[in-house]
Amino acid sequence: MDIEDSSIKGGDCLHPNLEEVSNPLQDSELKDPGLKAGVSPNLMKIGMVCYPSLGGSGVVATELGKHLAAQGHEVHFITYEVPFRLNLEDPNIFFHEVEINRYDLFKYPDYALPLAVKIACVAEECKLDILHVHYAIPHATSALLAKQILHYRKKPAVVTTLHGTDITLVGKDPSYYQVVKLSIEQSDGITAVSQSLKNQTVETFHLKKTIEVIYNFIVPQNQLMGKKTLRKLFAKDDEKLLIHSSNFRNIKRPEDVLSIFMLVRKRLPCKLLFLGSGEGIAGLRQMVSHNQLEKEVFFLGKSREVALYLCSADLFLLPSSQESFGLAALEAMSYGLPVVASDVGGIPEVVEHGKTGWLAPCGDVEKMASYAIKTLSDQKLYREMSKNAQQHSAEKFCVSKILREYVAFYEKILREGR
Ligand code: GMT
Repeated sequence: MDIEDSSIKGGDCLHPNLEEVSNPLQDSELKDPGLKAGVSPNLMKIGMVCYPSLGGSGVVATELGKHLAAQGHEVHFITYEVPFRLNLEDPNIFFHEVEINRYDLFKYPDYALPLAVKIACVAEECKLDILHVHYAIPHATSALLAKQILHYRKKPAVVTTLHGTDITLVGKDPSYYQVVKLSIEQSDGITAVSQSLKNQTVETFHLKKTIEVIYNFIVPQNQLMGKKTLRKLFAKDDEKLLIHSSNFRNIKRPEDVLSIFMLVRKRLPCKLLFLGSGEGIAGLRQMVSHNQLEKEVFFLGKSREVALYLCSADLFLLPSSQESFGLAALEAMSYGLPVVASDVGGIPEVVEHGKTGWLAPCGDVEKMASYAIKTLSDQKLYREMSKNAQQHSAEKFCVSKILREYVAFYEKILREGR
């Protein structure tokens, strides 16, 4: 198909009136002055491809897109549903739905191919400068196919952000390895969310291309800071509230969370909140009932009000066996929760041992419990760590800083492509 005299039907822009968009920074509710200071003089048209549901990579992509749009860049989300934190009424935000063909012959519906076609359509019709794909599988592969459809034109330049299991778990799997390697290598720019993930990617795929480390960020809801609204539902005044949120896959080691809690409760009155859902929940419920902890451990399921629960809790637990970054820990820190975590992957780049939380070898629940007890039973230490956690998350992972890094990276990639 010749795209120049295109027979491709364009993406269905749900927010098409570009001319009417007012100055988004004046209108913006974004309070960080650094966001204005960092605005690039070259406004770009950026396609953003991500998983729109509750995963951390989707959250990062959505927040990045929202903040880029608030700076005046035009941001086009291309995915199968509206990302859950996205407001289509916001200026400069567009949404292009990827429709999946559920043809009877297909035992498994395919997403990668319609995504590739949609990317090509949107790139063509909206004249994208950059296509930023989050999570390599299948997004980087669809981007590569789209580039071929577009005859390898210079624009859009493809930036792939690696998030974690797209490398360390699924990407490594022989059924994906070759295609992931090819798709990453063919990207115009590659970023990883931590130094640890960068190292693992280079090692796993023997990559010669440079990978830029750009950390994740979190935008806490300042109005919730210090609000313990939900606390009374779960804990009495003299009880501590521990919390864990994840997708409860094996690598999150939710059973370790429970074991840590069981050790802590021998020394301190406390309760535990489990936020999220996933395959590990059923086994965990069994463990809870086996230990008769139904009145002390609460399963809250998936919630969009994660921040409200975090604000109401005292300590966050993340004993994962793999974690390229640990966005959940960063989010907890941003609300002043010290974190007790395993020292794997990118976690040590997020949680500073002895300052904003504690790190222990994966599986060492005794050590993790002893850190939790130490922090929760010493008010002075707790206050200091809580303050450090909030400050550290706001400084090292500040949205305006990370935004500048991404914009500078886009510009560099575009310059190199010229
Ligand atoms: O692979 C996953 O667990 C899902 C993925 C996601 O989409 O949330 O998580 C990864 O990306 C997050 C955002 O960059 C990181 O904070 C998580 O640490 C990472 N998960 C793993 O590495 C296990």
